[in-house]
Amino acid sequence: MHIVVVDPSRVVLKVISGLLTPRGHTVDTFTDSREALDFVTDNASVTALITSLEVRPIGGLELCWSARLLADAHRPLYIITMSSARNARNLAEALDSGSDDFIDKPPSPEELYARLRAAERMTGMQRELIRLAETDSLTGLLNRRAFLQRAGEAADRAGAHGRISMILADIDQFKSVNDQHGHDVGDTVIRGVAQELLTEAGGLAGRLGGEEFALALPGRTLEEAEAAAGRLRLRCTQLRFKGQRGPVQITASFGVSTWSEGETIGGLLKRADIALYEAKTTGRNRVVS
Ligand code: GH3
Ligand code: MG
Ligand code: MG
Ligand code: MG
Repeated sequence: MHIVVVDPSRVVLKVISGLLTPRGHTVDTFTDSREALDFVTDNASVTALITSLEVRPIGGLELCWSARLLADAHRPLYIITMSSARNARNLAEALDSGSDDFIDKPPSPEELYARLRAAERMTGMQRELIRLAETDSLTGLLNRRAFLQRAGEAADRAGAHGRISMILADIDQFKSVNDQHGHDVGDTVIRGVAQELLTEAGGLAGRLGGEEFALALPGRTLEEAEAAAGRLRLRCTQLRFKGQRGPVQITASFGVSTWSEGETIGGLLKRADIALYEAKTTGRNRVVS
């Protein structure tokens, strides 16, 4: 695990890190709790935080809270508080502040290792649940909910500095692929198109439903997104699938939009959808923005 340890005493930090490092953990130690919080915020690889209650300038309980808040739905973080004064009140306050576990300071090696094994079980399970909850099982792309959430966050960041563009893609006359070649071949086609999107992405790729996909492209202008959609359109026409009655070829239509000041992710998606509708009604196999 990547573990951050916070304690005012360098000696305590050295002891704990001496216990953990030989066990294969990556350990970063801090005497300053604000620096520790910044580090945990910036490093998503950190999966455990061990902190004393007696730390500064942010107190141990507040550090727990702040770390718990940033370890939101897609960030498992196991928090263990340590105190040399173990009493019911300290323990209850630590747990109520978002700590997952409590340990004496200094911890006995056996106890520390056992608690970290529990942490590994818990964060491993959370990671797997998050992955399952966010992934479209047919294609491996983000599912609709996760895509909208992640793209929304990306749009919020874009709001601060720059731009984000959106591509919506929908396979043309897909119903006839299913009708002529069966649902399994249809699924293979969906997976093939998803793979192309992943190759192009450099951003966030999601399956919004059926045979409809979305790409959110942070940092890309409308022209760049149009060019990306153009490449995808071409590659879709070049895909070949083995169907029940010979090879299957497909085309897809694309709607492109770019974020403008004050717009929500919903607004961005809506404009891409309108463009996609126009691509459908003006002949399909085209990019409209
Ligand atoms: P258009 O060019 O207007 O998009 O026509 P279309 O036939 O692609 O559009 P429509 O939305 O009418 O049909 C989409 C079809 O996709 C209907 C549905 O049976 C099929 N579909 C939805 N989800 C899946 C899936 O997971 N696998 C397969 N094989 N087919 C699916
Ligand atoms: Mg349709
Ligand atoms: Mg379609
Ligand atoms: Mg559709």
